[in-house]
Amino acid sequence: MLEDYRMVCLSRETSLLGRKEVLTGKAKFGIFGDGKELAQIAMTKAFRKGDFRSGYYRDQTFMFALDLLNVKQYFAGLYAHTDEVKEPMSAGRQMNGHFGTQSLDAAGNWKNLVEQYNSSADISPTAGQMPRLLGLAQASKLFRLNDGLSHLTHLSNGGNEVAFGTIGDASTSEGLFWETMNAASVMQVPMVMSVWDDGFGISVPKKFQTVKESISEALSGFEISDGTNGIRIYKAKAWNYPELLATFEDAVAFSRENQIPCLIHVEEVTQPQGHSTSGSHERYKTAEQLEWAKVYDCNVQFRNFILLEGAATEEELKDIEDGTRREVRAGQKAAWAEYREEIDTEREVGVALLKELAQESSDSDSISKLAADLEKAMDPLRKDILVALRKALRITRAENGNSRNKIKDHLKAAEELNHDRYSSHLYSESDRSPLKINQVDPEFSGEMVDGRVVLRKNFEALFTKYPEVLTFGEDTGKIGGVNQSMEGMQDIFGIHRVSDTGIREATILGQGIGLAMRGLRPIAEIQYLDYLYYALQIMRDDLATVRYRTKGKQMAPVIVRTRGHRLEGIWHSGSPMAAILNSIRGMHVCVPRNMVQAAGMYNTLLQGDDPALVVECLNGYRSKENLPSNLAEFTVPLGVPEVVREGSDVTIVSYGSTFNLCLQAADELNELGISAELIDVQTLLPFDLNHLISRSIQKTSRVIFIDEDVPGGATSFMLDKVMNEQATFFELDSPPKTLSAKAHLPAYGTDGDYISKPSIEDIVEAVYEMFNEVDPSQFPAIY
Ligand SMILES: Cc1ncc(C[n+]2csc(CCOP(=O)(O)OP(=O)(O)O)c2C)c(N)n1
Repeated sequence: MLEDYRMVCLSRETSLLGRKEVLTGKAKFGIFGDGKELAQIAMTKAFRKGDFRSGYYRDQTFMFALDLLNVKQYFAGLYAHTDEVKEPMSAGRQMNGHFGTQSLDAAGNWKNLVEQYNSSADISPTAGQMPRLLGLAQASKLFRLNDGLSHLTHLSNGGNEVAFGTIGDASTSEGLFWETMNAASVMQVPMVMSVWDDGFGISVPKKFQTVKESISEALSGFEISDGTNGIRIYKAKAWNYPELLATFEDAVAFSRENQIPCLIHVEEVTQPQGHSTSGSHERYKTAEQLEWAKVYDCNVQFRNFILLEGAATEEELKDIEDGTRREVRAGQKAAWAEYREEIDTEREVGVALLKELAQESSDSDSISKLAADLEKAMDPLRKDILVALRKALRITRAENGNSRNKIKDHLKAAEELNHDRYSSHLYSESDRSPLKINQVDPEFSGEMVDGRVVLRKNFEALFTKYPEVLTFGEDTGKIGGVNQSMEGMQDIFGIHRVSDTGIREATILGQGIGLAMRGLRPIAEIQYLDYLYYALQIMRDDLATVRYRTKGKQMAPVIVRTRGHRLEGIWHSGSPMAAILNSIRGMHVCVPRNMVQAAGMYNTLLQGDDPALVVECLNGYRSKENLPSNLAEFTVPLGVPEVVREGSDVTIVSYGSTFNLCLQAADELNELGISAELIDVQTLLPFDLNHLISRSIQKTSRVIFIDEDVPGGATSFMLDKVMNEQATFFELDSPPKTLSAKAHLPAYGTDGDYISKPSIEDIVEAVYEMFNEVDPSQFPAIY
């Protein structure tokens, strides 16, 4: 009990000092766990090695108590120290209070997750931790019920792990919370969801947040009873130590054993310092509320309880309090010293370089001033050093002395260091990066089958090859998907590997993230591309950032499988590729033109360790394709476009369904005397890594980018890549062109499609016009 008291004091002191550090300008922003200490102590007692947390920014006490974080590291995070050993939560990439453990070793391989306490890396959007929590919990169920996974002893101990969620009461207003709670109740997974209820979401009280002002009451219809599914609901007071301990012990044991979700509604939580360093709670809490919170502060109540129990004397408690205050101060000081040491050393180097330049430069005064200002600056940041050095280079732009070159070299080295500090690990840097997977061409059997059959047979081979692969989605299980590319797979591989879900795209994706974080290889199916928007927020905020926000210490190689582009109607034929690909940097975006290419991409991705989106062509499932015989083996490299038809006059760049129209358009262009080279980009992210398109343009001197996105959408993305990154502007004899769909979503039916999206006629005429502009006598105007 006294150790617990020490821990809550330590955590509280950290919060108090943390706030001061921000208010005195040493850190930018602070959000702390004061008032939530005791409940988290109770949570740690029920948390076992192998378990997973998916929580939010209040959980520092939990992290301290399990020794996943110490005070010095906490302050290193507050200062945004970029050293990943000193700041193991995110290496300075995230705001303070965003916690996470390390699932991967330096080479990107799984550590033994069963032997450590695990926390998935937090994100800031409220309730954004919920969808992944579902997958973290579901993984236990799969490890328990799927014998094919029993060899993965480093990932699970027979599925006995519980996934712990934490959330603030106000964030339960988010749809993601409800979607997750419903899905967990339907799926019956070992998940213990704690709500820290302090009655406010920043300044907005519960009466504007939650029906009946009680999340446990609101969820009472979810309560399990004989013969139903559902959850168990517990309530405990945030300041009541024995009640909290008993509640967590009971709930977690029940959930662990029976794989049934539980809700623990922790009430009467306080927030002694208000929401964050961005404001003061005196503005919106009444005097009575503030007074009540002082009395029912969990640390104060715990202290009273200890005295009442006779477990310690007043003096002994004071000793603990003084001790923790000293400890926290020492930890903060050490963290600050280490943080400053690194940057101060960089400053010294910068000042020395500037002084040297001042001696040599004709504008010695300006450079000396830069040096002097930097030298006397109080606690400068990296930015200040870089600003001064870059300014010096601009001032001396007409000079070329040795000291100036030294600054240039220094800045180049700094750029590399800063890439590692601030920009690395957006994608996998391990040996299993999908960009490093060998290309294996398909060996065609000559048997012509429907495109869906190519996929279906390839999936069967993949599921046989990799026991950790599974898929789920709306209609994916029993009928094998609306396009039947999983037909019969459930019969072969069972309901735990090929399963149906509710209509809930965000948590389908969340299942994928959680499962992948526990070492499985989920293919999360979103029925249609247009409905990916329901999951897009979670793809952007969680999935695409997992590796980046942990600097490579966690990963979630989910494959998001969907189908789109043209079919029929406003919400069944959208192709919002730019909106998607500009939202999910950190994932690969594959846009195969047919099912052989799609299958090859799945084969590549499953050998790799990055998340990806694959958009199959909705109109391609019934087209005849040559069935490869080396199923699950042939691969399509990512970022490598394919010249599908060679030509000499114009380069047509496209992908997906539109690409197939370009093929037909090219025949007609040939008849009109124009030889088109057709390039399928295959993946939009990464995009043409070896600049194949630029080489094509060197030959043809003309280029057009065609797709079904809105004007200014993915065609402009491709144009930018080729013009800017590949620097092809000077190769062109005609202005580069884009051809896209109309700005509105596509109208219904064949005619709606014809008018709304680029047709063969549109493509032929758009290309032809380029030649009419150049040589109207040979290519007379059509209109
Ligand atoms: C999606 C989203 N909307 C708004 C915010 C801004 N915001 C951060 S914390 C917060 C209040 C959360 O209150 P609650 O869930 O009760 O947790 P508490 O901070 O009280 O522990 C808000 C509105 C956010 N981070 N994410």
